[in-house]
Amino acid sequence: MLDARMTGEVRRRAALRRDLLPMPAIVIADRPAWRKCARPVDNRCEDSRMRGQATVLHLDLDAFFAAVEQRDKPSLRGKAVVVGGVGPRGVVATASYEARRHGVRSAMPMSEARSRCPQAAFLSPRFEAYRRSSEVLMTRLRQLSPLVEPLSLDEAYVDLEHLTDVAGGDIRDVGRLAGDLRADITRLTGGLTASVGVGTSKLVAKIASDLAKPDGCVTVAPGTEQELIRPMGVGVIPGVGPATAERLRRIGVHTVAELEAVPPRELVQLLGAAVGQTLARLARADDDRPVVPERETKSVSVEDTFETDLVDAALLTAVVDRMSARVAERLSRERLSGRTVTLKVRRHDFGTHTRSVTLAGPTDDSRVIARLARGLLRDVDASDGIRLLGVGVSGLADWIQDDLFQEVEELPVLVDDRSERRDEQRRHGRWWPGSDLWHTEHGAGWVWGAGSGRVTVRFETATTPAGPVRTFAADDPALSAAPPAGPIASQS
Ligand code: DCP
Ligand code: MG
Repeated sequence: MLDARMTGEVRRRAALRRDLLPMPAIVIADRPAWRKCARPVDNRCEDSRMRGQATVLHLDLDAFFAAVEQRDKPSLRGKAVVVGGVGPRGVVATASYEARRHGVRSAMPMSEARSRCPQAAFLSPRFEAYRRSSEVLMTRLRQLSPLVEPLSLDEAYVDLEHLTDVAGGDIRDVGRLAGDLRADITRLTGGLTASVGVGTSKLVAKIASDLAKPDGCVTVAPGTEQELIRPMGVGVIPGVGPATAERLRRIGVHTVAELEAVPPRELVQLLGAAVGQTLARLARADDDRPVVPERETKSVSVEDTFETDLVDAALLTAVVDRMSARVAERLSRERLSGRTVTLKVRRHDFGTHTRSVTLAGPTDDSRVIARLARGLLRDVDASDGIRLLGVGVSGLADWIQDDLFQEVEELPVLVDDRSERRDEQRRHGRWWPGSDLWHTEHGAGWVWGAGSGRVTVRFETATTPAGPVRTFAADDPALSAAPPAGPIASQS
């Protein structure tokens, strides 16, 4: 878990920040009005159905996992926090902005993060807490518009087209709406901050929210999109990760402006028809991809009931591999890819369980699906026999959301939905740094450090001041693992 190479997304962000130049094209909610059908820069494709108004909103929470940790652990507020795999081969999932100042980044090996920022708190992830905050976020976004397309736990597109105050075309209304939204999210999640970008397309809204980070809002006025993206590196274009960027670099293309200057037919020759044409359009900020709240096909899965219950691990693994290949085949036939891989298991006694893992980016690669499904299978006790197995992929996305030429074998796992991890912690007396626990006398706290048969606990929660630290024997019967106790205001 959490040990892998950088995702296209992380790299895209890094490229965006690296290539940041002064950008006069950005209007921050202060332009009085805009043209209803702005299309001033006309080297876009003729059949484009671009919007004339800035009605696509992209929202992304700031330093999400680390911000949740700082919310729930008052002693860490304002401090360097690194969340990730704490084992020897672990990588950083995210770091608080305080830790980023020391050069700690997502997908960096934990060992490197420790040497760059030894004073940071190094915590293992608490997915349940992140999921809860994500639910609050998505519910609030759906109050704004029925068209919400989540991209990950902390990120979504929202289509504002139907809103009358925005449809009038006054950019100040968009700015007001985004401001109210951000304030509400901070209140409802108990203190998380969000960055928002608004523009005429998904491409521009996402670039804008990156420019707004942290805790800001950037609205790009219609007609200024190309001016905005031309000086940026090609990595800002969705689908351009290192592999695609390398192909472009070989023909001397580094910036979006240089990509725009390449005749589309040459791009098609270089990259193939689908990718070449797509990049030619996106380089012109020509993006009419709709906000898709729920894809028609929500998941692709395959399952089989066996005539006799299976107990043999090698046989079960072979079945999972075959099912993964069938799922991958169906995904690619329908030009879909997905981020969540689920394993369904029915035991001899008809007890049915599903487990899932969620990747940082979508995949349709049978090797990736099989690797994850096998990992989930390893946690299944098959000794009494398995009646049914199923493999599925959900969280489906269109194919453009990651590096078009990336080798996807090692995409990092974002959410590992194995609820028994907590029970396992209790059973084995192993404590992960950062996890929640309960002491019969001192109440709620979290694991500050563990090892050599001892566990050090800080007794504090989101609603208390920074609390005291105490050390116990790791198997002290007064201690038990607890669910996260994060503060979430009720939705109003
Ligand atoms: N994540 C992960 N592994 C990665 C990238 C991200 O586990 N390689 C997790 C941790 C992040 C969360 O996903 O907190 C959201 O990812 P973002 O890319 O939005 O990163 P952050 O929210 O942490 O920071 P930012 O403020 O840049 O959005
Ligand atoms: Mg984020």
